[in-house]
Amino acid sequence: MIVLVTGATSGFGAEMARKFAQHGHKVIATGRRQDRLDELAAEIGASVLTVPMDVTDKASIAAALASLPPEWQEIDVLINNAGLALGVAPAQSASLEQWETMIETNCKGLVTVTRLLLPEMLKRNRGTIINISSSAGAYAYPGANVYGASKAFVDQFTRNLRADLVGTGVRASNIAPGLAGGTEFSNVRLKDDAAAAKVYEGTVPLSPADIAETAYWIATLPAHVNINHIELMPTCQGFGPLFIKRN
Ligand code: NDP
Ligand code: 8X3
Repeated sequence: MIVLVTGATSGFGAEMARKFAQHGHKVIATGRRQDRLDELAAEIGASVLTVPMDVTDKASIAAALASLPPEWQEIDVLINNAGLALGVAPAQSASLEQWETMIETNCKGLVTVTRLLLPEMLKRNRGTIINISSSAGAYAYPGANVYGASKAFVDQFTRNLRADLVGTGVRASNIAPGLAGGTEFSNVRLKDDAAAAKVYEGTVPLSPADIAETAYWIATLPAHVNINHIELMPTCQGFGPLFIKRN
């Protein structure tokens, strides 16, 4: 299979690139940071093709896809993993620019890559699109405002993709992870490495390997099986009661 992973320069994306490559598949690893793409290429070798791509820039996506050598063009699996949370401030004081960046990346970027690759998958009547949302798309928490909403968008977009793709050979799946460590997610969100480390203190969070395993399983199931949605959490994470502010 040929697998294109967005946001493959760290965390889940890098691990998914490793996983598919280790199992003999060809991986197109994309992201903005060229030095990280170079490191991944050096680590994985010939089964990876690294292509710079900023999902917030339609021209960058189109250029990346147009640059693919002929033998890399028939993409079987698209993993829409690129994404980020920025900040934990409440809605009333959150940065509007940060909100816009999350929407541009998590929603607009994901639909753009999908829309550009979908017709070719349908022509071949073969393909799997795996979107990475989050438990934050289903469960509200203070400070998740636009991040959680952007992931709810990913969840529903995936279901609606499925509705449009029914009866075709193209599948659409959503993976919604809960607390996951070993990535740069909290460093990017909090812009404070010490605070980011604290997020995982005293926990055994999900790991990039757990997410890569899930994506690999989804992509390698028999062609007639479509996993619509998987939500996974570490065993240390659970549900809180609804909050009541008392006078
Ligand atoms: P990381 O910060 O480690 O990885 C995020 C990846 O997204 C990086 O490779 C980054 O690459 C890429 N990215 C960000 N913005 C862009 C952009 N504009 N264009 C292209 N690539 C971009 O975090 P995770 O691995 O944890 O996150 C991966 C996904 O999983 C995200 O969608 C996140 O929301 C989701 N998720 C994470 C959870 C967690 O707890 N860690 C839990 C649930 C979901 P670069 O900067 O090089 O462009
Ligand atoms: C990341 C999970 O709980 O930090 O999507 O929002 S959480």
